[in-house]
Amino acid sequence: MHIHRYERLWIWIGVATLGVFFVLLAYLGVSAGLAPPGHNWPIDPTKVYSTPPFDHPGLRRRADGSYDAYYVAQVFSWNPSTITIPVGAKVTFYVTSADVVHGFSIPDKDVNLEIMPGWVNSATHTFRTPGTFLIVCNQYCGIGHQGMFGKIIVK
Ligand SMILES: [Cu+2]
Repeated sequence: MHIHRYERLWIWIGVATLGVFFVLLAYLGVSAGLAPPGHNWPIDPTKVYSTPPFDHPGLRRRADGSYDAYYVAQVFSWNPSTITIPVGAKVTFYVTSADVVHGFSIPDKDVNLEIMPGWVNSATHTFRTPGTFLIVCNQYCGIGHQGMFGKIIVK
């Protein structure tokens, strides 16, 4: 089979590029500790409601004025369902699931977490404008999935 020399050249450029990416990925993964974001710490999914701080889900104010929000997802609700924060509040969300996989998403904000049973995932966002923001589940979790909403009231 005859392969034109330009075609052969492009095949080798493609293979070389893949090789460079693979070496870079291996280097960063091993030596620089590169890892996918999230999955902060493990939690026993059968004991979520007896494991601090998820035994009392909700909002906590830190000494520096920022907030930690501990959420438990379970079909088909968020606990807490509503939090109220002041404008400018920096909130770190810690979310886990007591049952199945859920998605913790605040539309139009940079918060979009996959919530796996057995893991706590987190994200931080600063709410700079007043309003009511939805928390939606964006992973199909069962028959009532479309009604799984929470609210963040910023005022
Ligand atoms: Cu869902």
